[in-house]
Formats: sequence, structure tokens, C-alpha cells
Amino acid sequence: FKLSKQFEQYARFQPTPVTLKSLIDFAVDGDIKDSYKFLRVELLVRWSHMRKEMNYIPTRLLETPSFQLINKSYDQSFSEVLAFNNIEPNPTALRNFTETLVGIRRRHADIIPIFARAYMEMDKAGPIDLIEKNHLQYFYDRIFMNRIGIRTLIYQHTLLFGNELPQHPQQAGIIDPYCDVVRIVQDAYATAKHLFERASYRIPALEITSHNACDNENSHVTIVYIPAHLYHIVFELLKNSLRATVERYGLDAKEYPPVRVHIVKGHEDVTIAIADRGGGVPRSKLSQLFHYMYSTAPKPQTDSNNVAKGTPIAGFGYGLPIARLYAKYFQGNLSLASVEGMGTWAYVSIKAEPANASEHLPISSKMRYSYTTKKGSDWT
Ligand code: W6P
Repeated sequence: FKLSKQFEQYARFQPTPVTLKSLIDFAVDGDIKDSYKFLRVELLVRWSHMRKEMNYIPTRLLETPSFQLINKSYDQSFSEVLAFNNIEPNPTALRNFTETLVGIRRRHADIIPIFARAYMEMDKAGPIDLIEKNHLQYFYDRIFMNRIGIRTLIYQHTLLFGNELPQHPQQAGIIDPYCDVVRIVQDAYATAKHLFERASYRIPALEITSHNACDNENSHVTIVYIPAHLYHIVFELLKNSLRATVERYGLDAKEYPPVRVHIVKGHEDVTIAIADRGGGVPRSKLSQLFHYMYSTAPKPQTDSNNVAKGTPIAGFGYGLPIARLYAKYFQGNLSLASVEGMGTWAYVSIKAEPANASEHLPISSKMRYSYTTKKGSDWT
């Protein structure tokens, strides 16, 4: 059979977005057979849309060796799930399915640096112009968002029905119904501190305030969320704030101004505001921080497989755009405001009500190829 026919077939269906509430409900009384029946179609639908969109990526990028590799691995995963198409959910099939999903999860775990490498290979073959840059920004956002959704569904199934245990016993698979926001910020700070100190940097102190304006005034701010996603977002932002502060005051400064974090739970949004005194970013540079392949720090060293050596303080320039995708994934947001000469504020918003936290997925039938039009701006 031809795989492309199957892609066409499944791309006729629209993806079914799940909410944090529906994921929690399913974790409580869902059954593996239902999950199996849902996922063996839903995953194919989502991969088909992804594959369809990849056809609109500039040929120059598609033809890079790295992109060929990426497409091959998606084809492989698609075929592996497709093989369950006509198989009844008997215990053997269910066990094999879960194992297949674990394998797929591992196959795609480190695929982001390969996307980054594809971009670099394209750049080497000839400079990337502004239109191409916009075009790629648009597609990388969509592909990576789709990837976040697919991995979330796969993770949830394998944690609920496989042999692995969630990080904390109170978790429902990857979701923590009582995710403690202060604790996540502290954990992310501790890891960042460790990372900087290993590179002989001291770092600014962390000051956290939290306020629950939604539930009981004196209660902790907890949210229904995927702690791994929140950690990823906050870690990325803290790293940026810490690095900016250390670079502004120098390695041998006596003292650094602290990084201040405010956590507030309102009725609709939970907001995490992170403020640094790292000197800020000029307005013309601010939106660039979200561009793939834009990084202010030197590129990390890589080994022959293009895997970063150690944990670099600065990455390939994918940290912030991907952190924003994680925030947007359940209808939240991440934005930056900066006062050049002083410091930067980062705001993360998360939906307080899990029923409102539904997946934010690209719709390929409404794809418009770029954030800007080829005609360019309609303002001077
Ligand atoms: C900076 C640059 C930046 C990006 C993201 C978050 C915080 C900060 N601070 O100076």
C-alpha cells in the first residue's frame, strides 16, 4: 500500500481537541480499550495533518538530509500505529499498542535539534530571506504545536496503562490536579542555579509572592496542569532572566538584583509574572526573541550526532518559541514586556478552569502559509 494514500485518507478528518478536564475525567474512569480506539485513529489524523503541512514547506528545507530523516521517522511511526487498524483490542494487542507508543515517544524525543539542523543546512545552502523566514516561523510553530499535542496524548496513554509511574502519586498520568505553582518555580530555579554554578556563575536570588484571588484567600495557588509543561516554560524564562542579570552586572559583581516572581490565581487566568533587572531588550529585538534560530548567546557545542554537550545555558534559539507554544497549547499565553536600560517582564497566563483549557491545534484546511503576506506590509 502507498503511505501517501493513507495520509490523504486520514487528513480528511479533523483532529479532536481534548481539554485538561476531559483528560482528568478519562484518567479517573477511562478504560484502555477506549483509549486504544481513540488513539489509533486520532494519532493518524494528527500525523496526516502534520505531513500535509510539511508539503508546503520550502523545497530547499524539505530536501535537506535532516528533513528527510524527520519525515522518515514520522512515516515509520505512522505505519506502526496504522498496523493496529483492524486489530481487536484483545490483551495482546493492547499490550503491543502501549509498547509501540513508548517506542514512538522515544523515537521522537530528540527531534527538535534535527529541525534546527535542517534549518541550518538550508541556511548553509543559501541565505534565507525574510519571506522564507516568516514562512518557516509559521510552519515550525504549527509542526511543534502538533507535536506537543501528539506527545501529550501518547504520554497520557502510556502512563495510565503502561508500566511507568507518574512523577508524583497524586498525578493522573501526566496531569497534576493540584499542581503547586510556587513549587514548580522553585524547582526550576534550583535546576538553573545548579546549571549556572557548574559553569562558575553565581546567580541573583529568587523572590516569590503568590496570591489566590480565586479560591480561599490563604490557600496555595494550585492548578490543574501538566507540571512538566509548566516547568519547561518557567525554566526557560528564569534562565533568560538570570543570564541577562549576570551579563549586565558581570561575573564578579558583589550582588545581583533579585528575580521577582508574582503568582496570582484569578477566576479566569492564573498569571505568573517574572521580572528581572537584566537591562532589558530594545523593542526592535523583543519579537525576534521568538524567532527560531535567534539566540543571543553563542551556539552550544555539539557532538557528531548534533546533540548538545552537557546542558548549555543557551540553546539553539528554540527555547522561547517552544515555551510560548507550551503556554498556548492549553489556551494560555506567554508575552514579554521590556524597559530597555532596566529589565524585562515575562507573563505566563494559564487557564484557571480546566474545562476551558482545550488544546490549541493547527487546522490545516485553514493554513495560510505565513504570518505575513508575500505583498508585505500595508503600512509604511
Ligand atoms: C532578558 C531577555 C529575556 C527573555 C525572556 C525572559 C526574560 C528576559 N530577560 O533580558
